[in-house]
Amino acid sequence: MSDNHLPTAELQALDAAHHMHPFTDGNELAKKGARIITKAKGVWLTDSEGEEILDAMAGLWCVNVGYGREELADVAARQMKQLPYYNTFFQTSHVPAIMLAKKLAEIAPGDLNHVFFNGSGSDSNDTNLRMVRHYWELKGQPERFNVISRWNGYHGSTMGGGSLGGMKGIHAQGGLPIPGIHHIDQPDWWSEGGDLSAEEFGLKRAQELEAKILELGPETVAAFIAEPVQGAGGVIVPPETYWPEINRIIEKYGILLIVDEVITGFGRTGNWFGSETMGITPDIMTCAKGITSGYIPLGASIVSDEIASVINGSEFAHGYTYAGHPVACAVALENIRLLEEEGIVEHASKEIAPYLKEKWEALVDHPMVGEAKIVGLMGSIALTPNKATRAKFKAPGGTVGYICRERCFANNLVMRHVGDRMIISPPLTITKAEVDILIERARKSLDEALERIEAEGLNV
Ligand code: PXG
Repeated sequence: MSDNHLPTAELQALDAAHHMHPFTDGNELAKKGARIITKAKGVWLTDSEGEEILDAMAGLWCVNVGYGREELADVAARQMKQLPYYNTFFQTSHVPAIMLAKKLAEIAPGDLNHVFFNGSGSDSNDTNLRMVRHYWELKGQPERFNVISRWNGYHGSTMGGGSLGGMKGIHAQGGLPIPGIHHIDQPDWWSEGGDLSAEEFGLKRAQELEAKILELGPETVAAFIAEPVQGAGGVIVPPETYWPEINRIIEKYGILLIVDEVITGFGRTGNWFGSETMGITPDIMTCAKGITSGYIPLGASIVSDEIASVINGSEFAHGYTYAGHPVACAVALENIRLLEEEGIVEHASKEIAPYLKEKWEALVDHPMVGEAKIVGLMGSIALTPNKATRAKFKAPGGTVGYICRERCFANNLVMRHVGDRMIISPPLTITKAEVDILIERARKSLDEALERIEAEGLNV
C-alpha cells in the first residue's frame, strides 16, 4: 500500500527478532535477512528495494487472477461495512455464504452440490477426515476408519492435514501421522520408475492402492485422498494409466474419494478443476487458495449429494469460527465472477497453456534438465547430472535445486525448488510476453546454476 516504510535492513532485523516463519530455518533466515515484498500488480512483485520480480508461483499457487484486482478489494470493503462477521453455527446463515455455496455447487463437477466452509486447505482436510469417518459411522460401518493417502502428497500441516500428507519432514515432528492414516507410493516415474515405462509404472503405483486396501481389509477403509497432480511434492504429473486404474479400484471397493483441489482448483490445470483434467469423480473436493485467488483466506469441502444427505441427518460436531466468513465468501464470489466473465480460465487454457508448454518443454535441451512436465499452468523440470539414466546428484537432494532457486531469485524470478525439481505455477493472467520473460530468466538462472555447480564439483 505505502512505499513509505522502514529501510530494508531495519525491517529484516525486526522480522528476525519477532516473526517466526513457516517451514523456515529461523536462524539461517536471520543471518541472511528475508526478501520483503511490498506491493504487487499482475504477475509482478515489488520488493522493499524497489526490485520488480516476476512471480511464477502466483504467491503460493494461489493468486490465479493476478495481483492488484481492485474489484476484490472493493467487494471486501463493501462487505466489511455491511456485515463484517457473522457465524454460520446455531441455525444462522448469511447472504455471502449462501450465494457462494450455490455458486460452488454450480461449478463443481458431478453431484458435488453441498459446501462445508473452512478457513484454509489444511483445516478443510481435517474437516474431510472427520467427515468421512463420521459418514461411515452414520452408515453403521464405524470400522471404516482407515484413510489411504500417498507419500510425497501434500494436504496441509495441521494434525489431520499433515498426517494425510506424505511429507516425512512433517511426520518427523510432533507425533504424526495420527492413527488410521496409511500411505502408498506416489506415481513419480522420473524418480522412482526404474526400468518400467511410464505407463507400466503408473499402473503399478495405482495398484498399490488395491494392495493396501486388501492389506487393511476392505471393510476398514473409509477413503482415499489425493491431489489430481501433486503440487508441493514437485508438480508430479501422473502417467496416463494412473487415474483410470485408481478409478477402477475406488469403485470396486466402494470407498470414498477425496480429491484435494487446493492447488488444482479454479483453473490451474486448464479446466475449472483438476478432477476434470484427470477424469476423476470426487466424493469430496478440498478447495482453498484459488477460491479467493489468495486475497483472503478461505477453504471449502465440497461434498456429494450422498454424503451431505447422510451428514445432514444429525449434528456433525465440527466447525470453525471463521467458517464461511462473509468477507471471504464475498471475495470468492467476485473472484469467480472475474474468472468466468473475463474468460480467465479459458484464456489461460486455450491461449497461454499451449504457448507456455512449448517453451517449458523446450527447456529439456538444457544440459541439466531431464524431464519437463506441464499441465495447464503448473509445470516442473527435473534437474539431473545424467538425463539418460535419470541420475540423482551426488550432493544431498535439494542442494542443486536450492542453488538454482537462488539464481532465479537473483534474476528476479520466483521459481521454487522441491528437492532437485524446479516448479512454476504463475497467475492465470500471465501474458505471452511475460511467459517469454519467465523462460528467459529461467534459462539464465539454469545456466548460472550449472556454472556454479560445475565450479563446485556438484555436477555428478
Ligand atoms: N492441500 C494441498 C494440495 C495444498 O497444496 C494444502 C492442502 C494446505 O492448505 P493451507 O491453506 O492450509 O496451506 C495445500 C497448501 C509449497 C506449499 O511449498 C504448498 C502449500 C502450502 C504451503 C507451501 O509448495 N499448499
